[in-house]
Amino acid sequence: MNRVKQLLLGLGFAVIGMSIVALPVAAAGYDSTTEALIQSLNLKLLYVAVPITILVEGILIYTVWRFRNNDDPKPTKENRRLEITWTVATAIILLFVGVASYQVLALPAVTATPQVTDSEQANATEVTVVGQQFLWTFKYPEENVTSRGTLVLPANRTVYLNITSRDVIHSVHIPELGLKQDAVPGQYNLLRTTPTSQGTYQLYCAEYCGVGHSQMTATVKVVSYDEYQQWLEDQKQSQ
Ligand SMILES: [Cu+2]
Repeated sequence: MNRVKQLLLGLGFAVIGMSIVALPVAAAGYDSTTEALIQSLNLKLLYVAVPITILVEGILIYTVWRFRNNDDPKPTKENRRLEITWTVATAIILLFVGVASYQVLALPAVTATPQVTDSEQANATEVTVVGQQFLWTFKYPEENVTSRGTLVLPANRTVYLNITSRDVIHSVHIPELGLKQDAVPGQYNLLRTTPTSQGTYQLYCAEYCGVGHSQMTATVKVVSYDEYQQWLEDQKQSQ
């Protein structure tokens, strides 16, 4: 292995190492805990992928340029040390990607589970989300409130969305909150999150479900806990 190659490899791995250590995991600027987790994983993987891309493209461009006038190219000779190096390096990178992804994707705030009875979450807000051609209904079972087309959630509290469908398969997608889950007839899929910033977000149906699919949207309002309570009271009175 010549010096330039050694240097390039060393440099590449140094950059990868430094990026992993200097990783920002702050939740600031995100609209929900789910979004924060997904975006920081995305960033983590990007920190690994970008140096590798630069390294590989760098070696490629260097090689093309360095041997551009080679009339008698010789095949690469066996180089055990180099082979061991890239095998181990690749294994470490893949292990990092696997562990980092698992740590996020297996969390309750990211992965959906079948409906469970959560007696441990006394302060959580529970909403049953029902999809049907072509509208969304939000039921607040503890409050006996039903809302059509508008989902109101309190900020900074755990929220459970029990998602189901009345007819065909739909899908709840709130991109700004990092939430997406299928609504399947006869089945409940549970999403958990904590909205962290107040605001209005758009809910889309993300599973083609018929002619009205593109109109199958809803508004998600994340408000303070007091406003949320007030909204529930208003709903109870008007129902
Ligand atoms: Cu739909």
